[in-house]
Amino acid sequence: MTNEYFMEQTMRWFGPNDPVSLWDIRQAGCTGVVTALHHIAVGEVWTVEEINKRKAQIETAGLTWTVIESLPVHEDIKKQKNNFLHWIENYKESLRNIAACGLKVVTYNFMPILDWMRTNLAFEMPDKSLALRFEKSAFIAFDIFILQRPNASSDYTQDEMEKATHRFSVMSENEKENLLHSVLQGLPGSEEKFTFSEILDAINNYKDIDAIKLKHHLNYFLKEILPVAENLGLKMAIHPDDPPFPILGLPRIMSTEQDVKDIIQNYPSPANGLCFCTGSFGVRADNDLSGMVKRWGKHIHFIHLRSTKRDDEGNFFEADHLTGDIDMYSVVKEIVHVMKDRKISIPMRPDHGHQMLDDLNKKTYPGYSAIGRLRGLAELRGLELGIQRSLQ
Ligand code: DNO
Repeated sequence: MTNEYFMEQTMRWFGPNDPVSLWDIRQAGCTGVVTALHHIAVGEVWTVEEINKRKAQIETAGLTWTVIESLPVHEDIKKQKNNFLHWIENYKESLRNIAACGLKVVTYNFMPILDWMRTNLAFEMPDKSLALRFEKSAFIAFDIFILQRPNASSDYTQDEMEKATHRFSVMSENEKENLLHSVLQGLPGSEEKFTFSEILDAINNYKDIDAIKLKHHLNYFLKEILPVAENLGLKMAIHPDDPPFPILGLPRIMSTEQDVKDIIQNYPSPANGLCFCTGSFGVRADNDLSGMVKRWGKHIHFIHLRSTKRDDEGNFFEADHLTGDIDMYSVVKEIVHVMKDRKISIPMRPDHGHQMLDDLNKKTYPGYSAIGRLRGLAELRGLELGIQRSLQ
């Protein structure tokens, strides 16, 4: 008999405007979706009515909704400025409503200003599918020559500056446009785009906040909300920084195993946990992913499976799910052990996927086309089944 605890297969769905439909997701073999109420402004309360409305929509396709990705944290909370106490109270209120509607896991992140960052959203792979890529010199060129962030050059070495200057000098107008478009892509799922002056202002507001201070702010937030989440039986899942290093001079505090340790140990609670995103943590060669699953498995409430491939220059692209730098076999094997020990199924989603086949002609959220994710999910499902059966 096989282990009854398999990963719960889900896909991200951006709501009714997502070109990928609930039935597409169902046909990919998922039992659920993860989503958010993207139409509610960051900080405002998610009401029971709105949550239930979305839940009912999802259920019409025979799918479940147990994981929220994301209940975003207001920038004032990260900076501890202005009305941050009010936003924390709102967050608690949303948690109460979320639990009242029967949802279980709440994903969030504590990255200042921007969520994930890439320099090319359509990087052509040898098979002509398109992947997301981060190119270090192009990003520095954006920072120095396009955004022209004051004092940006002090964040880079002489060698990095020379490479970025050269990179910019050979960049076509088309490439510059593409770089700008890729970098300025706002939070996924929202229509939000930032203007240069808004970005520079927002960055400037963090000038007195280093990683230590930001971690204090996260700890304060967690001390406020975790008792509420714990009482409600909700699990909080923090998403790692993507990419897992400082960008635009902004602090990053969720990039390494030490960061995981700090956050969990600061407030040890079953509600205090991780969205274990292999694609984000895996960009750093010093993150031992399967070891992290083993050591922190008790706190993993949600899993993003994706692989990246880095080079010696500090660039990386999103590889197929089972290739690249991530040893997906070892990671999934550890997850299987964790689920068996905890006697639970952990929800997972295939994170991102290449734009390929018919999707090359469609406009979807970068990384979230249907067929590439379906391919990833199918491969991961097979990998898990093989591991589960071999452990019998
Ligand atoms: C990118 C996603 C992230 C994630 C948030 C969680 O594809 O993994 O945008 O949803 O960081 O808060």
